[in-house]
Amino acid sequence: MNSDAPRPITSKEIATYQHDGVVLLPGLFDLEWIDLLDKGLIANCKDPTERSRVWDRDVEGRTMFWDSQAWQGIDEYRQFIFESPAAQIAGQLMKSTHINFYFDAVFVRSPGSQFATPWHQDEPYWSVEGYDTCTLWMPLVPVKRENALAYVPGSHRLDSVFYQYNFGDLNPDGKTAVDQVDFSGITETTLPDIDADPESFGVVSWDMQPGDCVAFNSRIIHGGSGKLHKGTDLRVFTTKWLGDDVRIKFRDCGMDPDHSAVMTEHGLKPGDRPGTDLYPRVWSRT
Ligand SMILES: O=C(O)CCC(=O)C(=O)O
Repeated sequence: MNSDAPRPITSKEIATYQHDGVVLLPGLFDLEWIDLLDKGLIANCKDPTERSRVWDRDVEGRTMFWDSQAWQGIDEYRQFIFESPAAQIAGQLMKSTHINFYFDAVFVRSPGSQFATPWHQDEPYWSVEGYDTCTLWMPLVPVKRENALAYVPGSHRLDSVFYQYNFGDLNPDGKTAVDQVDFSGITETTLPDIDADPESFGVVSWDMQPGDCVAFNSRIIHGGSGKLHKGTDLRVFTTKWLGDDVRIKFRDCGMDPDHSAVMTEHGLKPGDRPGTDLYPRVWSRT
């Protein structure tokens, strides 16, 4: 497996990431990494963690499957996290000195799934706080622009935190009761109606091939992926990376996903730099 990306990241790509909070990075992962992740995803879907959820199952049996933090049980994910160019890519884009791994999340839509991810932000609801948070969104199959995750460029720099869609409501399997998250203490500011006029928000998304990835600041407003054409599936592997200014934060309400219990078990407390074997340091600038 090649730990170096097939090409260097350009200074223009870094500038775009910094300015827009999102950048398309074509051809940054050799296909052997994609094959490895696909193998891992098959194992993950066969044997999901207790955190996994089906967010949608429609009358035709089409599903949207989500799982998170599965890397400790899936060797292929672990190898990708520690040996692929992903951590270095995040470090270069964020101009960070050190990069810790936060967690993996997969979004698997069966062919023709009509489920669209609601518009939302990530970092304001995580158990960490910081500007230097980066997600790498990697489709393991080709995806058309209109089905790929979409972003509102520049929204990572807004002061506003928008009321989060309650993903706990998305569950046809009766697990909703344990998933409910109360966001009322965080904000009552609702997101604007982006779908009503995506152009006026400058919404971007791209046609992508396996090996391409989109990097985005986890404060950016993103969503809208899905609504697949008949016979087309979408298998996405994401990793979340933490840069220099990120610290542990336990919010009074609204953490989604809530890592506070496992962080406490690992001796981490609010204000600490994420670390331990749960959030390993994977890359440092030399
Ligand atoms: O791929 C998707 O539909 C959602 C991805 C997402 O929201 C995320 O990675 O934060």
